Amino acid sequence: MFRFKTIAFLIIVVAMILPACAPAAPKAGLDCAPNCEYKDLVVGFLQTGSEGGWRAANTGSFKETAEQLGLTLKFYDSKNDLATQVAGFNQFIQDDEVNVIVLAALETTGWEDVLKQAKEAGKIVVIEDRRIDAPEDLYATYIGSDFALEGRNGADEMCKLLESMEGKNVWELVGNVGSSAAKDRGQGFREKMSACGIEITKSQTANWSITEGKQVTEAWLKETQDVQGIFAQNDEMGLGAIEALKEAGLKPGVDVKILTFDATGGAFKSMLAGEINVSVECNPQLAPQVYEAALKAANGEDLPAWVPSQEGIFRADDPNLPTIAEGRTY
Ligand code: GYE
Repeated sequence: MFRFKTIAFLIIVVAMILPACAPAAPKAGLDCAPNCEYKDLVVGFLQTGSEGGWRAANTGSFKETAEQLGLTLKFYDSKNDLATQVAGFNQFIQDDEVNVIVLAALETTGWEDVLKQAKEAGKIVVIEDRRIDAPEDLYATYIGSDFALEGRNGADEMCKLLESMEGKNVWELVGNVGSSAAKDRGQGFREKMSACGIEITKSQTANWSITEGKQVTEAWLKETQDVQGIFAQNDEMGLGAIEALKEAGLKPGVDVKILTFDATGGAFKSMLAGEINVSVECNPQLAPQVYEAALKAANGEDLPAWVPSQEGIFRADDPNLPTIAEGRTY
């Protein structure tokens, strides 16, 4: 009996001591929590590069909003190179001043290791613009668009545009391979295209650029002119395709329907000229939401895994388009 009591007593003592020995769970937030302010944030921002109008608006949003809020921004241009972007991430992990890392990921994969190191180093990580394939507990939140939904909406719009046309052959100009924007827009479009018999008869990356959009379309037009629609995953590639179509004697927006994504100023100008038929919006002005989320995380507050952007669809045949265009800020 005495022996049983001793063992029971020992178990109780151990159970009481153990929690005190276990390594403390990483404290949610920064040292200034729960009273962190924007002035306490030093944000290392890993931008993809400077590949077009949407990206310029996104970068502008981060630089201007940082100034307005009084936080310190360290801007890193990854020059659209994944290895450069990963090196920048490591640089910010080593930088003792940086307490928040914001990532616009060039590709969905390859981030788990650096995310784990950032977490161990007590850095808050916010993913913006493009989602990544990594466990959600390795970053505070993702703020960006539902690209698959954009793709599905795009297919619905292309179906309407091709209603009066016999053929349903569509050529796809893809963004940079491996990015969530390119993957998900393509997948979303394919989910809905068969509803009206659309076939993607050609598909190739043009890396979000006007020049490559033109070159790829020119090469295709040398092979055949049997195309009724262009599915350009951003405005710039669509504008490039338009130049190629015109040089081939085809009327963009009439002979060949043009669908793009982003709805930047360049797309509005082209829609008002009746060349782009539809542009599915993708909002680049994400900085206010990203910095707000970073501050909440700094103060140890819980955040949703994803904050999807609110976006619209713009059509050249909309009588209000001129007025809408006047009100655009990017
Ligand atoms: O569509 C394109 C840019 O990630 C949503 O990247 C962004 C895309 C956008 O280069 O224009």
